[in-house]
Amino acid sequence: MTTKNVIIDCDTGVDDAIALLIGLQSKALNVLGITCVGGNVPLDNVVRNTLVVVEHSRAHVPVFRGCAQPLLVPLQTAKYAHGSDGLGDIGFPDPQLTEQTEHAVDFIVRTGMDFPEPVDLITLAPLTNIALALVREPRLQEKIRSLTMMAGGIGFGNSTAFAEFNVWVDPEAADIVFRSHIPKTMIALDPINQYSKIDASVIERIERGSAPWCKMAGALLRHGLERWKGPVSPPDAAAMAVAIEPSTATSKEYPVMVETRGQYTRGMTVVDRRRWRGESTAAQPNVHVVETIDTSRYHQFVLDTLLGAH
Ligand SMILES: [Ca+2]
Repeated sequence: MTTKNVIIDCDTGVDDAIALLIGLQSKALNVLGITCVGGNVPLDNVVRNTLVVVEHSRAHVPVFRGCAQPLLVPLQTAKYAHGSDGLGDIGFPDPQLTEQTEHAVDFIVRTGMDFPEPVDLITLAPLTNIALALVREPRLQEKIRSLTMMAGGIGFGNSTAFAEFNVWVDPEAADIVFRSHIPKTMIALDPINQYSKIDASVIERIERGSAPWCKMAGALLRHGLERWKGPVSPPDAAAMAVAIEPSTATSKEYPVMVETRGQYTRGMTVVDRRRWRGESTAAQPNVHVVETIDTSRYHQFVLDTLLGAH
């Protein structure tokens, strides 16, 4: 198995935590660092929650504090979905681990430019840190091998009718990232909601694992099951699975633009799926948009990775 050297950017709420627990157990990833950004909860909570996850993973991975605010607008959080602490208010104890002193954007630039092997990015959060890294060092575009992001919607949103949370929180940052030349894959809400539901039977199998990362993932999934009164589809977990095992998904390349101005559509990812776009349209396909995820392979991947068979 070839190992990918990755940086994971997150705003650790419940679904980031599940995704990180999976990513940190995957033998397919060499996680160079985890970078934090304000999003689901304020940055202090994000850093704390990320350290809690790393501790439960028993991984030796550095955690970096990044941007507290979007580029231009105040931060809007999603505590209604993630609890006041961002981890469902389950009561995980404070971590012993501590964060690095280097800023997340500096770490992304330094690692992207200097690491001797190709670096891939996985983003589970508003794209503020990545945009700022690209503004700071445009040559990063040619150095980063791929960017796989939980971002956007194809036909609908969640924060608003058409805007998905990660893009809606910082549309200007998303615009910079979507315009960059880095090869990009977007896992939007649509395939996640349709294909990545995790039900009680899968959660029970995870809960049977004795490792601390199984216990934590099980507790977070169980919390979601009870909170939402039915199967859960944590978006970041699905994005992590696709980032690690692209063959679990099908995708197609489309022009995707980020709406930064619309009266009702700010933060929307405009996916141009016309069969014939015409010569008047300047936009070229720039993002691989995931359209389907193989549900049973996804479940098996999550189980195998958390339970140590993968
Ligand atoms: Ca997230």
